[in-house]
Amino acid sequence: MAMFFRSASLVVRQATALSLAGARRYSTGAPYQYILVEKKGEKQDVGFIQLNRPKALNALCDGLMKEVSQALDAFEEDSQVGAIVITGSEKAFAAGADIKEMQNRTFQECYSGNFLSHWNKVSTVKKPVIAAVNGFALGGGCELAMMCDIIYAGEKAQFGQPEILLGTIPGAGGTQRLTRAVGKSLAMEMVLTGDRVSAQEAKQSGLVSKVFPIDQLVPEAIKCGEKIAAHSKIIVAMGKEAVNAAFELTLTEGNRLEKRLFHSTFATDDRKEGMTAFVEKRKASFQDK
Ligand code: CO8
Repeated sequence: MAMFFRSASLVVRQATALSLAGARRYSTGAPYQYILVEKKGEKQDVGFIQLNRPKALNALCDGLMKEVSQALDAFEEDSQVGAIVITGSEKAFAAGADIKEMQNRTFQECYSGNFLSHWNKVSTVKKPVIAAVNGFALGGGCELAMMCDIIYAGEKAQFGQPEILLGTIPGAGGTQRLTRAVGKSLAMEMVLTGDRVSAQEAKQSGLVSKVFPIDQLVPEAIKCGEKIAAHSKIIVAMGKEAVNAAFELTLTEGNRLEKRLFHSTFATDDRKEGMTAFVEKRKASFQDK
């Protein structure tokens, strides 16, 4: 798999250089037209997806979201990858769903075709996903970031749910995840006025965990990914499952699930290795078992 990505990366660079209709081609022949995909980090253990539709400020057209899904599937299957970073450009993480694509859609088409239901993919990935947000994260762009597990922001990032200005409301978790992240008053204000918040306000309200200078954002997100990837993948997955359960369960149910997962860590070699390494004053060597 490592070979696959290295050679993919090479083929991609060549393809870009030759401007092959703007499409990135991998050794499998799978074309990526709207995103750049590679592996980052010293150990190549961080999957990296860059939204790359600059002329439309990374508006999330159907094709782009399908490609993000495909790339996530590939990283899920790649045992070398322990975390994934999704980013955009310095100007825009993503300016929302593609308004031009939606403009003439009817209710019947949306409802019958379950319009944009596949958007949920990012929130169902087992490996931790970090959003590195520079510039605009608006509408579906803000929702995409909120589907990720950790959000880092560049200091000029702007978050917003401006759907109200278009005569609609958020449809990919904007009213739900935003409210859980920042509380009712700010979420209500953002959804009902369409006003944006700055990176600093987003940090203050708990929407993002850290703010960095623009040029340091992506390297810092990759560093965070590397830190996570260095841990036991099976235990990381349990930690992620437990934190996510806090959004779905009552406190009693959540604590019960947490306890059971905690107990389950004792069925793994990695738990034994982690504690033994501590006692023996050496660095743990996790085998993801
Ligand atoms: N969709 C399509 N094209 C877009 C979008 C978009 N969301 N945003 C920007 N663009 C395009 C513009 O049309 C323009 O293209 P062109 O040059 O061909 O006219 C190009 O990107 C550059 O945009 P601007 O000239 O407007 O750039 P500015 O720097 O002046 O402004 C803004 C940047 C403020 C980001 C502005 O472009 C803007 O307001 N964009 C729209 C933001 C928005 O309303 N987003 C919400 C969209 S609705 C949504 O996301 C609903 C999600 C529901 C998901 C449901 C899942 C089930």
